[in-house]
Amino acid sequence: MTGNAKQYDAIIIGSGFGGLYALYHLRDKMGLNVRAFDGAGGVGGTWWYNRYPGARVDAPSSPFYAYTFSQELVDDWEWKETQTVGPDVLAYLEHFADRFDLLKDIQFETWITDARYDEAAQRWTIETDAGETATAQFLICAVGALFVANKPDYPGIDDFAGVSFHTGRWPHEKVSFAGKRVGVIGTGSSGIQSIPEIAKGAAHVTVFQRTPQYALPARNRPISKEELSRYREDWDDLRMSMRRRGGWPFKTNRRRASDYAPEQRQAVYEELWEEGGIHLSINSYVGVMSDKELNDEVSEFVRGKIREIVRDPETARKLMPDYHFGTKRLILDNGYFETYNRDNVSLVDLREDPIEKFTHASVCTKHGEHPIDMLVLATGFDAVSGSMLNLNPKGRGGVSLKEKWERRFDNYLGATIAGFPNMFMIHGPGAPGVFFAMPLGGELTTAFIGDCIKHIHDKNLGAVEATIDAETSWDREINEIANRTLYPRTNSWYMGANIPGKPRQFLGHLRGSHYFDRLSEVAAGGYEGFVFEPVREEVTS
Ligand code: N01
Repeated sequence: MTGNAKQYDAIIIGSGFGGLYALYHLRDKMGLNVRAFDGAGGVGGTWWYNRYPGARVDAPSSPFYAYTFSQELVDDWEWKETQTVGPDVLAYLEHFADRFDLLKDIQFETWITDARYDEAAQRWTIETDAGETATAQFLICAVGALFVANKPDYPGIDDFAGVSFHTGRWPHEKVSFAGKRVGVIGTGSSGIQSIPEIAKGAAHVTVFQRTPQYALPARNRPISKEELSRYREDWDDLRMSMRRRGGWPFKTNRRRASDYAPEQRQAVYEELWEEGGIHLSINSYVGVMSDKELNDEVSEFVRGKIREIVRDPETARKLMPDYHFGTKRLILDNGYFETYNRDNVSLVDLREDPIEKFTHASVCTKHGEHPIDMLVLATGFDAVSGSMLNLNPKGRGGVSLKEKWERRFDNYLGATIAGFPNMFMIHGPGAPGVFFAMPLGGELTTAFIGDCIKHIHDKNLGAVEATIDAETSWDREINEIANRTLYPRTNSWYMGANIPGKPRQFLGHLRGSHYFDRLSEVAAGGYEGFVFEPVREEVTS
């Protein structure tokens, strides 16, 4: 089977932020023979697929939603806005791939149809949809935390005869909404970013909302040349700050709410609302995400803002979020609530008026029929675990990941899985993922993977694998951190709650800086929680 197979030291699946950096690091910094595969037609991952109107960086500021490791790269890229548009992020990733000559080692438009560990050879074998086979000692899964589109299965949805798009699979051609009645289902980040843009062009937009959201004004603004120069000059310090401060180089306020009078706290919320971005969540008072009373106060403050912005009181009522502020992904918006003041936008609250079925030309809810020409599904993803399960690697004894993860997404350090030797994940369940700056998170995770591979090579070992005990204690550690907060109380994709039947489990690590300290400690301490196998006789002979 491996006779004609191409052989590599490492195979990387995915060429988004994580996969591209892994290719650079393993190939150029470590000198390994590496091949990357991607089903897409080009680099970019998330940014290759999510081309819906209004897609923007929703992180604090574009220069920090970028690779940090290379001063040259920082110096030669001109970020134009704090919340840069999707095509600019894609252009940045294309530039990165070009500058470091990565394209020659990436095979695009190639889906991996099988990935299987060969215990005797201590290697992974992959098969592609083109019928090719390749083997490698290490398999690096950079398959994206938000890749597998969640498509609702309403009765008749496939009978809808108009044009229909999922935001996470947006076409490359420009989509015109002119003269169209557009139905949008979903009001997460993708819906809230796209609805104002769609409304500017469409004849009418009907938003079908299941859960009202807290969204904070992004206050997107141009980045001046002087500001960029400052970042470039201080880059080493900024990078260290990002690493230490949960991914972003900002000092967070450590004041305690109980030391301030209610009017003083309101004044602070006002100031931070005006500042925009995530400041209201990270910079008000300690404990917003863990102290219910404080969280209630901030939640009510944002509800008050929505009431102020939205003119029609009935629409404003439907837009009132009632879960704990911040426990779903915080959304940075560009005129979302204001959009409901337009004459061509209406809101259907699915909690009061659920969708019953689709016809070829309309959405039928309990209380009415809504004719549409176009349907936009902003319904999110089978997040974090979904893309690994989509790949469904087969580990020791041929056991598939689907079998292993039937009830729980067990893993160690968010990067490895017992029963799957020599396989690593970037941004897997149990890693900080979206709770940290993802590009930097990818760099730091790859450094850990690279060090582990080096350890194996230096010691002439054959394979590394997490232990079941390590997975159990890791699971406990992640949950202890999450359970100190309000996050697990909300039905969100963080909890797997957006996908019917998906096991409920907190899918991230909330303390990113601490997490990367842990990775360093594990490596420095000789890889506690892992077992190493010597090179097998049949491999060396
Ligand atoms: O997906 P979501 P998203 N019927 O899961 C609703 C990142 N991101 O694509 O809340 C009706 O957040 C669902 O309702 P509910 C970011 O991390 C980054 O918007 O589950 N509605 C919700 O309103 C983000 O968190 C950027 O009750 C249904 C919406 O669809 C993540 O991607 C931009 C439904 C889905 O919201 C995912 O965001 C965009 C159904 N059957 C996204 N099923 C950046 O700018 C689901 N919904 C970097």
